[in-house]
Amino acid sequence: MKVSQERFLSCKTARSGVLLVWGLVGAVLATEGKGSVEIAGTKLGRLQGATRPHVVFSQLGYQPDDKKIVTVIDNGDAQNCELVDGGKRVVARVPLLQLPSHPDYPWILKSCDLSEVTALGSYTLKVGGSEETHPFFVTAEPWRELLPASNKSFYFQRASVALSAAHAGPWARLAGHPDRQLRIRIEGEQGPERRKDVPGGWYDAGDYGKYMVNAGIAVATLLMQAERFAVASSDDLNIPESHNGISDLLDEIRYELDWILTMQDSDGGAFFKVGTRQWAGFVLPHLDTGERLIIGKSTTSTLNFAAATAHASRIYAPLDPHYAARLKEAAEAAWRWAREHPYVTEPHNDGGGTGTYNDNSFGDEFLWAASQLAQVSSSSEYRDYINQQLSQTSLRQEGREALWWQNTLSMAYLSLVRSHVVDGKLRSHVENEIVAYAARARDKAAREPFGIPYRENDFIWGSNGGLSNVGMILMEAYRLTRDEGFRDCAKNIVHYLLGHNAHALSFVTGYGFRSAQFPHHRPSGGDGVAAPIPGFVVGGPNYERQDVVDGVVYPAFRSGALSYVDTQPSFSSNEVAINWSAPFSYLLAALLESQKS
Ligand SMILES: [Ca+2]
Ligand SMILES: [Ca+2]
Repeated sequence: MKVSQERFLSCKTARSGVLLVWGLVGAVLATEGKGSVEIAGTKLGRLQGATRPHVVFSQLGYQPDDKKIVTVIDNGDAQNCELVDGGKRVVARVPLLQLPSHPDYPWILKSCDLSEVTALGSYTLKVGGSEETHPFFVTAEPWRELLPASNKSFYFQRASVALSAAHAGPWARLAGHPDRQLRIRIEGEQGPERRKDVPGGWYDAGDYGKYMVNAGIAVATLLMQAERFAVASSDDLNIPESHNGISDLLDEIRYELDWILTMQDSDGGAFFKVGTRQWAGFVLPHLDTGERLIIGKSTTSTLNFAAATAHASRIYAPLDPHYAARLKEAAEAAWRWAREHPYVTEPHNDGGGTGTYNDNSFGDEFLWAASQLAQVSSSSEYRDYINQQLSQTSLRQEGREALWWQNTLSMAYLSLVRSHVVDGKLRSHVENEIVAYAARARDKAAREPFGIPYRENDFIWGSNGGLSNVGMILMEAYRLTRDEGFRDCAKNIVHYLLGHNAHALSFVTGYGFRSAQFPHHRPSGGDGVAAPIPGFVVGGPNYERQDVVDGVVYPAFRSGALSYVDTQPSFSSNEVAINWSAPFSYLLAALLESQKS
């Protein structure tokens, strides 16, 4: 997510040929009437038939002890929901509860609680006179394949290398964007032209830019997953480094870290981004040959660099002490630069082909970087900074977005809560803040029909990533308190993302019987393969609908929860991004790990 007026304008470029078709998909979904409506057609045919009344639930299923709330949308006067087993026998008949009217939804919503259905199996549901639904699974491992797929999505974002058919299947592609000897452009910098090699790393999102602020938070989130959850230690993701005896997640993170290290200037500061002068069309990387530049150097990019490299130096120390030492040295140099340049904002000279990632508040980044540096350095500077600053901050004062590239305060808390850096009153402060934030989210979610802590204008750009970040905090509160309400709420977020939502859609590409098909993702759009690259969580509902200026058609009823449409041009609601996939896979891993305890 990169709030950028330039970006809005950029998306007016060359996609006119398909825009009408995409718009029609949105229109059909928006105006679909009652009864069983099969959506047919060429591009449209890839959508499974969406029927109304919609009976919505997680398309990947529920574990036996999960709360299993099914929501029925716009079903007239049906009173019951029937659970039908594989032998077509009705094994349960549960009354529907009509929910109060809600500003996000123009329909009558009813819910039924199938939590008492604990026998493993593949069922269907029947409401009123409706046809039976797609399968409703009760299964021991609903996300067994999803966690590795989410972690593998980062492999599909690799820049500068070819993806082989052996690892990428039908989504194999040629190498592009070598990113060698790129010109460095920094506002106000005098002197001779400078050039630098910055190959590798991950594409940030649906575009081909590489951005330090998002790289830092995504890497840190993945590092937390790798260090905390054994379920994420697979060496079998089918990436080039599989079966080398090292977790593929750590191998994949290192692909990004190696690029991150190239982004440090000789003075310790970290460059802000790598990108083109103009947004690329929906083509594969090797066909995007416009000049790429290294742009800017800010306090935020440098502190993201410091936090991620300090964190990584701790995690990679047992595997590669030399690499860990290099990371630590780089992190400390970045911290020094940031202390000497504490108010340098994002670059304003990007020329229009990259996102802005604007941020004028730096205390959160300083605290986050210090919280990781304090864990690897013997210097007292980082602890002193934390001791002076941390108690003056509160997650409870933070807005709906607890954790994202512009506000990394939660990363400091999530880093410190499992460290030895804080003790006594400060430790209590960290724990209390996390639990209080989670309690507020849990209580809010309990009042929402789909069990998530968002409503109305809480749904901003990347809401699916935001919800996943809230899920991370919920799971940390669960670890601290063992209050099942926190874990239930975190699970409800996953169920929402996998189909228990007003769009009757799994927001994860390739997973679910009706999943997002047309992500705003250049490789998926340019590869000629019908199915999108799997394992990506798309941005999700965003009430601001910034892309209507491009002709994107949304549901006619304007509300936060309904501001989503599965069309390629919808950068506001249907893009993918590394900082959304990272918390989503963390959340899955945290939930899977919690089952074992
Ligand atoms: Ca490996
Ligand atoms: Ca900030």
